[in-house]
Order: sequence, then structure tokens, then C-alpha cells
Amino acid sequence: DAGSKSGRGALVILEGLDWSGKSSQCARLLSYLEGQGCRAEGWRFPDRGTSVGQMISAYLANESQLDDRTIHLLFSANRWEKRALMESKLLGGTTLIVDRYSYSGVAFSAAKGLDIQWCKAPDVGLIAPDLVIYLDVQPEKAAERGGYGGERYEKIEFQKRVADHYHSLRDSTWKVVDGSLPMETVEEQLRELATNCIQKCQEKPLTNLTW
Ligand code: NYM
Ligand code: MG
Repeated sequence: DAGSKSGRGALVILEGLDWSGKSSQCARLLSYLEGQGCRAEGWRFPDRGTSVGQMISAYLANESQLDDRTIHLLFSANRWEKRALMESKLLGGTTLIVDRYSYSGVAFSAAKGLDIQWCKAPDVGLIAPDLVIYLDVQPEKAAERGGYGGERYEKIEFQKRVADHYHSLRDSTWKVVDGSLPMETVEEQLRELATNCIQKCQEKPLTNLTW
């Protein structure tokens, strides 16, 4: 039983390049968990629904230009504005399946040449994830998916640098899943990883991200 009625919820993050299949897998995982009677919600960053999120969305659509550090801090602010709600959901027993988090923040900005420590700093103190699942897909493969190239950053050379930075961010909370496997196979692996994580972290206190 993947239920989390007794303890806190888990913070599960999905990371990966653009068009690596994160959003579809998040949705599949969420409906599976709900079907198991687990209290869970799907979140995503950037959260384009807030006023900060609307600035980010316009930037990604190339409708506005922003300095590289400015947009970096807006992405971080967009996570900070959700921190209190995130904490209360988790403590209340709801598991959060989150499409992108601070690792996207660092990997994409560092791929522009910004200093990695500088990129990490504004996210110190956000809630630390219990599990980070990295969907590993070759940049060339992702580029074959329909819709690719529609937003800023969706260029193969840039995505290769993002992948290198993701690689250097890996720590003990990360699990790498081969995102080029059939969708059902990936889905099965995610179910198992998430279910284990939800069970294990029920009694663990929440901690803050320190990198
Ligand atoms: N992105 C996302 C960043 O550059 N920094 C961040 O902190 C986050 C959360 O936004 N190319 C980038 C990664 C994506 C883009 O994300 C939009 P999505 O998942 O396509 O909405
Ligand atoms: Mg996208």
C-alpha cells in the first residue's frame, strides 16, 4: 500500500531535458498513486499561474528579454513563493510529484555560463527532495519529439550543456531512469521508485536543501 495516511508525504521530483517525457510520466505516476489510495498532487515548476510565473512564461516564449541573472532569480522566486504551501501539504500527508525543481534552475542557468555556486545559492533553504528521478534521454532523441523548438533553450547544443550540468548535480537522492525505454517500462520503474520512497520517508523529518 503506497498510502501515506500516518506520516508525511514525500517530495518526489522528476528532472530531465526538454521533451524527455517528464510531464507524461508525472501524470501517469500521479494517477497510479491516486488509484492506490495515496494522497498525492502533481506540481510543476515553473508554475506559470503566478505573476512571477507569467513573467517566466513570457520570457520562455521569447516575448520578453531578461538578463540571465534576473531570470534565474525569478525561477528561484517562483519556487520560494510555493515553499510554505509545499511544506504544509507534505506535513499534512500529501505526496507531491513535481515536474522540475532547483536542479533545472541550476542546470539551465549554468549552461549559459553562469557560476554554479551563484546559481545554487538562492535555492538554499527550499525543501530538500526525498527522491529525484532523472529521465535520461539523448538530446538528439528529445529533439525528434513533436513540438520541440517551440520555447527558448530547445536547441540540441544548449541541451547538451544542460545534460552535462545535470550530471554534475547528481547525489544520493538521484535515480537515473533510461527515458528512451518504452513508456510502460519507464512508468513501471517510476512506480516502484516512488512507492519505496513514500514508504521510507513517512517518519523522516523534512529537511532543507543545502546542495
Ligand atoms: N527552467 C525551468 C529553467 O531554466 N529554470 C528553472 O528553474 C526551471 C524550473 O524552463 N526549458 C526551464 C526548463 C525548460 C523551461 O519548463 C520550461 P517546462 O517544464 O517546459 O514548463
Ligand atoms: Mg517545455
